[in-house]
Amino acid sequence: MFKRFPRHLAITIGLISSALVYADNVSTAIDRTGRQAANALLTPAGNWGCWITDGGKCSWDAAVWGDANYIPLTGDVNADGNADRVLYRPFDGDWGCWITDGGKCSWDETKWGSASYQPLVGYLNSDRKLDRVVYRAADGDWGCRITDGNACEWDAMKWGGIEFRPFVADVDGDSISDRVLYRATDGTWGCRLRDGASCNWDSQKWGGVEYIPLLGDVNGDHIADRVLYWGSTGWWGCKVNSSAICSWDGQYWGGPGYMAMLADVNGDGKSDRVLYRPSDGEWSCMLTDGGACSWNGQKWGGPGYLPLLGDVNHDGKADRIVYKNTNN
Ligand SMILES: [Ca+2]
Ligand SMILES: [Ca+2]
Ligand SMILES: [Ca+2]
Ligand SMILES: [Ca+2]
Repeated sequence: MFKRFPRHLAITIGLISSALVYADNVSTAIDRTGRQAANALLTPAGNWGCWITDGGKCSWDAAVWGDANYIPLTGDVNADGNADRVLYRPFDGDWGCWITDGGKCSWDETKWGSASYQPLVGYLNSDRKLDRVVYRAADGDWGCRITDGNACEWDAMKWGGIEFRPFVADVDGDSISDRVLYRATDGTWGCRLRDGASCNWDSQKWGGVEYIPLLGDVNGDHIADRVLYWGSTGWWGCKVNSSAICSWDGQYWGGPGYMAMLADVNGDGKSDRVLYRPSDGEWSCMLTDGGACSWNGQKWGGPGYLPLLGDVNHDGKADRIVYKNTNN
């Protein structure tokens, strides 16, 4: 089932699929019409783009906030249903947040973390406001801050280590995000619920170095499912709970050069597959129950931009976000 392909390729694709990585240094400009334009003005690092799935650009499209030192994240910081923007600067742990309908949040410009930590976001309590998580791979140290600034139950707990890649997702359906780890060397998955208990697929082996791991709710039961994307061939696999597979398990779609993402693009509650090609900004999408989405094949973004997906206008459909994180 798992064929091999060169390790360096897997690592490259794996890294660029992470929000942690500063993308390549090639520069190009973003064309607001959605087509690559040879004569478009170069945009600086910190430039944001935002394109509503069933509409035009959002209020902060083309805004500049941040610079090449920041990692972009997104989620609903103020629980109004609209995805907001979050930035994290590793060298001094500086956090920023900007609410989509205006204003900074309470923890904007506060410092928490350092260069050895990677940032994640999730919903750690019941207030539906996005909370912050950091993970230090060197010793598996986890940190969490809920919106009011307090730590969550598992703050400072050690779980994982240098070989693991961390995720935050709700794997038991209680609307609280849980912690997930994936070890590429042997495809080992781990999960810890809010109270520290394991989920039913903890320690299961599925995958390997050539696969990109993703989490999303593929069947719409509000429980995050595991997905693998094999970048060199475009093979997709998914597991619902510990063993059941989804409708597109085993399908081939995509190939080398794409970053793989999951988000509900058509608002049916099921995560759909999205591919983004940094070399030319091509976006593709495949709905979980079949068919492409409205912006399939569109070019927007390109070298220097990192892609994100979030529901910026609260219509239940994930929208596209890009953030430029190079100065070139
Ligand atoms: Ca919001
Ligand atoms: Ca599910
Ligand atoms: Ca969907
Ligand atoms: Ca939307």
